[in-house]
Amino acid sequence: MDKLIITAALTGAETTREDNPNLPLTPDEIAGAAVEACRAGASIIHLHVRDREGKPTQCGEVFGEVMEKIKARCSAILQVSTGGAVGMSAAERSTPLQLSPEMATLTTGTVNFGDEVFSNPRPLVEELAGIMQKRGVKPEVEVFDAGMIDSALRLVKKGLLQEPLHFDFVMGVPGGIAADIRNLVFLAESLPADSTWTVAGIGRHELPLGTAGILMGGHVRVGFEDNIYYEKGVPAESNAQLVERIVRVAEIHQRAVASPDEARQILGLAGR
Ligand code: KMH
Ligand code: ZN
Repeated sequence: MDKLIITAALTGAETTREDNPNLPLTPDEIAGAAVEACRAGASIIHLHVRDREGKPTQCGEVFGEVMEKIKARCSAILQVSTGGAVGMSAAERSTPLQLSPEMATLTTGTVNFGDEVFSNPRPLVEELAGIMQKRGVKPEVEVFDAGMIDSALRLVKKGLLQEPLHFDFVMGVPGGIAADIRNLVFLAESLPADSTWTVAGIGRHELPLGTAGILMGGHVRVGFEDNIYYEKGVPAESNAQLVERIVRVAEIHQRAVASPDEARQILGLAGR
């Protein structure tokens, strides 16, 4: 089994300070949280950024500032969001790709997202995939529902994605696939054999699905984008605290945790 890649999704686009007062929002806070998460065992930092009012933005300057601040202090793989926030335009969503990050997310289908719709029509998905291909950015295919795997495989046939693919199963968004182990097994078994995958369980599903991911040979995402609690009714103190806990789970199950460079080897990023 490969070493475990832990992704820290630090901020997201939906979580607020009212949800958890420890949410990192400014470039310094996000960079600080990334460095702490990396020290705790995360090898990928999934990045969203906020404007001065704390609202989600895809502004290239803000992403650039955060990325430079992280790179100065740790070697984590930086993965920018092209999902942004519900309702953002194609131009906004693609902006951080201009920074040629090592990785970026690519959601391959539309899904209900609570009371809203996270819209990913095929032309938009193909445009984002094409930019990633041109810039040598490794996509992480975000799977909010099972059909998004099939859509990703169609992009492979069109030459817009290259195998081996890396997937993130985001499970438990109201409107997407339910966060249970039967579904996780189904999703993992639906992938081409040479794929890698990670699981992001939303809310209280983060820990049990992360544990299942560790046992199944997958990888795990934790962080305030997906879950704000350490336990029922107790807000997490930091993203690093959630990373530390999943590291402990991995240790209990004797699954070694990957360093950023080991994660680069596993994901085929080394030497790209
Ligand atoms: N904020 C969600 C609507 C991604 O990062 O690519 C989309 C999202 C996925 O967070
Ligand atoms: Zn995200």
